[in-house]
Amino acid sequence: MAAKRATAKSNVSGEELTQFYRDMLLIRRFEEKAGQLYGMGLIGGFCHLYIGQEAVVVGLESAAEDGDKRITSYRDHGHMLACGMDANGVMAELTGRAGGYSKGKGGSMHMFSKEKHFYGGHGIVGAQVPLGAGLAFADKYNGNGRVTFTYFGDGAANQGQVYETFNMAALWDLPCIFVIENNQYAMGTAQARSTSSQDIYKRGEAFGIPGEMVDGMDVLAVKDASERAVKHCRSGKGPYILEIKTYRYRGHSMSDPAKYRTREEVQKMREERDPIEHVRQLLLTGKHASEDDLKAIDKDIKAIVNASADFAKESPLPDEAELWTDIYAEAT
Ligand SMILES: Cc1ncc(C[n+]2csc(CCOP(=O)(O)OP(=O)(O)O)c2C)c(N)n1
Ligand SMILES: [Mg+2]
Repeated sequence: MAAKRATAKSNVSGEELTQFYRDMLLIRRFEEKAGQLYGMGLIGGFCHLYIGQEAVVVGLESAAEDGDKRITSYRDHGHMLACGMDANGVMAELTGRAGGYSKGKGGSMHMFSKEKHFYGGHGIVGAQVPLGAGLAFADKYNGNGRVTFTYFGDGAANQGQVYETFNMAALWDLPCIFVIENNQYAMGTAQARSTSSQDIYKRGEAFGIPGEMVDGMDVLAVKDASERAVKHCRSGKGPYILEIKTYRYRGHSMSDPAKYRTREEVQKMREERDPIEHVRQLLLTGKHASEDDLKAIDKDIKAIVNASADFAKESPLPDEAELWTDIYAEAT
């Protein structure tokens, strides 16, 4: 298919738009399946789904190059899939099986991939922010031109360690993109009840870090902003903040009764701002894909997700001897 412009505002080809659709749909269907397996008792402990936020990580990843790094919180399944980690390994880890990325010993919040430069998966709110700056420090020190995507939430943005990190990242011009995934809630607390200034992207001003607010339900807006942020960081100008306004459709975790917001609020977002439906419409109206093309993609994605659930169920539980492995880092 020849490269075509999908919208006036973003220079994106039909192929890229189709890829966005696939990548976002994979995350959505994977998370729906994880929710089902949780309900069946096959996933235990905490499980935080990313449904509704898919355009954030998919847009960001479209600006990443080989060797760039990413680190995030416990709401991490989408980030893993978007950077190319294998759905089988992620689902097997969710179910605590030996075939999982952490051999079944980490679960939903603790997976890593050296190959894909994915540095977790962190359950302590905000903990990954200084770690992300550390990764960026290593890249600057090694002069390898890489950037680090450091994701955190609107709730985490109120932590002190974030501002210590901003200070050092700005002082040392670290190639770190701070991605604030503002899904408007921190557990059951709405942003307006927890956050004194609503414009989190401005919080870098005191440190001289540029920031912008981005519509996180529009993957093309995220892609554009990500390209600007990456360009800034790669050219040696130091860190950049992207506050991405998004929304999670499900509860904070699988055990959240979600009494702090109305069903109507969620329904309105789903109906009016769904990021996957948005791309679906762009593909159809721009004649980049037909209904049948999209059905074929849906079928493909379902097959990948079902295969990951089968792989997870068939994978054995970890051997008891695994309790004594992976405790200390190997000397390099
Ligand atoms: C240091 C610390 N404090 C509290 C918690 C409990 N906790 C887990 S998630 C969360 C809310 C974080 O919200 P946000 O940063 O907006 O991320 P989101 O869950 O919305 O993606 C809290 C308070 C924790 N895990 N770690
Ligand atoms: Mg939040």
